[in-house]
Amino acid sequence: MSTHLVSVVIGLGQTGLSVARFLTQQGIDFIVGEDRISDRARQVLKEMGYDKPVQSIGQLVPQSGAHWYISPGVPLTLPALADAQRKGVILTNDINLFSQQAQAPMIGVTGSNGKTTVTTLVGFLASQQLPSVRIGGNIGAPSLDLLDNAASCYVLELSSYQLELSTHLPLKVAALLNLSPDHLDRYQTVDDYYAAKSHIFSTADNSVVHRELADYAVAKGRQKLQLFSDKHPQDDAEFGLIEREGQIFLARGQDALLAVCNLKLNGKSHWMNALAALAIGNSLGLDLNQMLVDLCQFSGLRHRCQRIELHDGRTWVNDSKATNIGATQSALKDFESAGPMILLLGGQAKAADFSELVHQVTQLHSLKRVLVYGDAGAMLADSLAPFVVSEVYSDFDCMVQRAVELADEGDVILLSPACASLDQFASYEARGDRFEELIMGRAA
Ligand code: UMA
Repeated sequence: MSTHLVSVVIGLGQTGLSVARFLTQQGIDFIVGEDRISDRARQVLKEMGYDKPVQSIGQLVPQSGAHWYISPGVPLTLPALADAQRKGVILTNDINLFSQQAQAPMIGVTGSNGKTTVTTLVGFLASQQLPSVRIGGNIGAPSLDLLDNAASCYVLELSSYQLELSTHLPLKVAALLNLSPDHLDRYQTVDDYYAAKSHIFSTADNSVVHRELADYAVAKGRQKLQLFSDKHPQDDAEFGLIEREGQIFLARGQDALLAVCNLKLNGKSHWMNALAALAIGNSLGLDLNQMLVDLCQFSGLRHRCQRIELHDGRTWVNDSKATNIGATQSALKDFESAGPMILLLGGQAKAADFSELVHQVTQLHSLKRVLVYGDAGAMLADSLAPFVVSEVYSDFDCMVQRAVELADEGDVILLSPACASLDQFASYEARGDRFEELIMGRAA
């Protein structure tokens, strides 16, 4: 590979370390810009033989023609990055570097919700038919750590942060699942966020997109589309849902492929994930009948509309991964008919407007109680106040303990917070784990 005048790794989390590792393996000299280096990152750098000082991003001296590999969590609006770009620095990222190296077809999956489930499901379906399928990106391993000459394909979850700089990915299949407001602490407008997501289509061979979002792909010049939706398919190529003799089926065109009662995945949002995965697999050339057999074995991911079996006559749902209102709205649709609902919201707001969520909550006939917690608790309670009285807790544990007290047989207790976890937890996984410990009475 060609060496750049200067390679600079910006941010030393998982992504930055994967870039540093790759450049070291290739014998390419680099420097690092990082504002708050962790002890672990310092140690890993040392083990790579890196012995230069680590500078803060603002201290770096931009050189025209240099390549700066920006970590997804570092906003491009940082003055030092805007200044570097003005001075001729090429701002790029690990995904672009990966796409130049990867020999096997790449599948990219983006969307506001469900992308981890779909990426994992596509990876699972593909690995039943192809050897050495590698899965990563915004989930699991950063893309550069996946590089493998034996790989038959790469299935990547791609976030808007990654797609801001990955504007021309040579994807075999690009998929956009859905769009709803998120990350408004980073983007000035929802349209900026949607524009970043739509980069996924720019240079893709095949596009898979929800029917309502087809214009995003068409606007990027993509005409060969594989559509899916929750409606009756409009033509033979489209995936959707059809009802026959009182049963709902996953369908392609007029063909009823599989009754949803055969799936371990519950609820309409999961059926959409299954349809998207089938459409992606189909674009990739996987055998449809085999995918249908394998789909029935997939039981979903933890912390995503995950039912926790306590065998106590109540439906406990851990949807801690719902860190934006779109995810919570879809969980509400999935569980609104499952019984009287105790809804648990809150955490760290991402500057989202809660009005649409509030509207949906007020329309729920099954709503029994709303409990809110954390930094966003007061804001949520205020937004709900004209319509629904909520109980406000500063602490997550107190809120969950109250839900345990309130839960009667037949109730649905839904943790689907619509907010990030970071005010009280290291991650949404840690929040979901704590929820499970508390409801199982195992909390210390
Ligand atoms: N940093 C600075 N200055 C800044 C901002 C950050 O120096 O102004 C440094 C931090 O001190 C830190 C590093 O940059 O050391 C962090 O970089 P990062 O936030 O990109 O963290 P990574 O560990 O590289 O994780 C990233 C993704 N994180 C984000 O997009 C915020 C991970 O997605 C991803 O799994 C990982 O790369 C591997 O690809 C996480 C995520 O929350 C799961 N993603 C968002 C989401 O899914 O909603 C988009």
